[in-house]
Amino acid sequence: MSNEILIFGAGAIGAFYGSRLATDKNVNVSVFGDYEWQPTRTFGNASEAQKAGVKWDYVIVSTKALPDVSDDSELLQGLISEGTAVVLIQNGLGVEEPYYRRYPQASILSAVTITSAAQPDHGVIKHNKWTRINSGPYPSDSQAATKKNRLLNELLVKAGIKDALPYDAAKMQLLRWHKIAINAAFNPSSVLSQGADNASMAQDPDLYEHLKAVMEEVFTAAQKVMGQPFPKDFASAEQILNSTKRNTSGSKPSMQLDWESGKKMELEVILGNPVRLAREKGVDMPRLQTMYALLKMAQTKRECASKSKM
Ligand SMILES: *[C@@H]1O[C@H](CO)[C@@H](O)[C@H](O)[C@H]1NC(C)=O
Ligand SMILES: *[C@@H]1O[C@H](CO)[C@@H](O)[C@H](O)[C@H]1NC(C)=O
Ligand SMILES: *[C@@H]1O[C@H](CO)[C@@H](O)[C@H](O)[C@H]1NC(C)=O
Ligand SMILES: *[C@@H]1O[C@H](CO)[C@@H](O)[C@H](O)[C@H]1NC(C)=O
Ligand SMILES: *[C@H]1O[C@@H](CO)[C@H](O)[C@@H](O)[C@@H]1NC(C)=O
Repeated sequence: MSNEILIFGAGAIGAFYGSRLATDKNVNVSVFGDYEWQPTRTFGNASEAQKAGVKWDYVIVSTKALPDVSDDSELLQGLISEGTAVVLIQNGLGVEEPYYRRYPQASILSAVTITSAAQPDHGVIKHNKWTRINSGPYPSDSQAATKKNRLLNELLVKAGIKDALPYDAAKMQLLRWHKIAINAAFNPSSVLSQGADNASMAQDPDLYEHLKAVMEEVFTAAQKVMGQPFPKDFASAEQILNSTKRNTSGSKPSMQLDWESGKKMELEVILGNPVRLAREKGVDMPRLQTMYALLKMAQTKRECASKSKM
């Protein structure tokens, strides 16, 4: 059976899953992006990948999601056919929609990972302790996408990712909302508090109250938007805060790292999209909306300032 996998996105997550999947001799993993690990093929860009004439079974997208900067779904033009599954391993809500709209012939799979993989140096991926990945069809449990999802899961499990679990479409979106609750609480709050780390924020009584309220705002909105409750095994805001308090490794959310290094923050997929998706269903998210508006303006002002210096 053919198992041609193309990875789009040269970060820690894509390289980690790519290198794991490649341990199966019945799988070819190719990448496009700037790479040093030894995949089956490496392409400089999408049009090079297209010229290879390979029929891709899976295209894994693990880029940073910045819909306000570019629509990355466009870059996959010519690589997607009827049997292809586009697998989105990205942060945020609503990341699947542009791919779903552009490639109705493909199966769209949505995935969330808690992989402690980091890229300390160019070409060096450090994988720490645990890995969990859940994936599910988007936007509904179509037969083709469900089958692709099951096959992908089998490949992941065979590649030694024991904590890989297939979900149905609804449970997958609930999980995305749950992850967004954590990201929407910790990421912007770190930037707005001048770079406080995870544990310091959870230990501060006033920030504790704020983080808990943000997570609960998202949990409430999610269950209204999805019209169903969270599964019982999803952690509560209090459980998340308790474990974050104890983890005093000094780690900071990715949005703060982006802000520190002058990069664009994932404001749209972490804050803007949840606010808009909830609003469509008549649900307001005042805490998220406030942080979204403040950070968007901070980012705009900084961009203007750096342009006027040039
Ligand atoms: C991997 O690529 C090689 C060379 O292009 C091809 O012969 C082989 O059939 C591919 N294997 C799979 C599992 O797709
Ligand atoms: C893709 O890469 C090839 C080879 O490096 C180059 O010739 C070509 O112009 C690039 N195409 C685009 C669209 O960037
Ligand atoms: C969180 O920690 C507090 C204080 O240690 C404890 O009282 C509470 O039961 C914990 N809550 C959960 C949900 O673990
Ligand atoms: C603490 O956080 C770091 C970074 O997020 C993570 O790698 C580590 O596994 C965490 N430790 C525990 C005990 O959860
Ligand atoms: C804060 O740290 C970053 C970087 O290690 C992690 O990615 C986040 O998951 C973490 N957030 C929480 C709530 O622990």
